[in-house]
Amino acid sequence: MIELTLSIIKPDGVKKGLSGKIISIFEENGFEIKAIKKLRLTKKEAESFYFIHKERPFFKSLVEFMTEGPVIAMIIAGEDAIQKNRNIMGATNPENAAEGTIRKMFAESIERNIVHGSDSPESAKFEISFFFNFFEII
Ligand code: IDP
Ligand code: MG
Repeated sequence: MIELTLSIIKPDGVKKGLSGKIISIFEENGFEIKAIKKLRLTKKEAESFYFIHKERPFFKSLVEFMTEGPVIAMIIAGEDAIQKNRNIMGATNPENAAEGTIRKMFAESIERNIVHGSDSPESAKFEISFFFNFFEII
């Protein structure tokens, strides 16, 4: 089934000049870029995007990290895109990520891990609508 999912190149990925490489990885894996924008999240926006983690000990630090510089938000589409993107990203902690995954190749820590990806159809729906409206999805 063709699915849409939300990917974010986090501030560390943008700062390190990895945006082009990461987009290439998605295209090489058969994903289509349906929408893309560069923006800097405000504290409020980052807090609401990650509301699910608001009780976690790393929440404050995560919000600081996600607002430290611009991000690139994308809708990517393809067969089984939600799970496939998670596989391409690798585990949250780069130490546990499989060889060849984005986080294994580029991430420096469990927090500064280069990319975000929706983890379920419900989160993909919420996260896509967080960044994009209907007319921006081509
Ligand atoms: P995910 O991005 O692989 O879905 P989540 O558990 O949803 O991982 O956590 C969201 C983000 O919060 C992670 O990508 C990472 O940036 C940060 N994070 C998760 N766990 C930790 C932690 O134990 N310490 C610091 N930051 C964390
Ligand atoms: Mg998550």
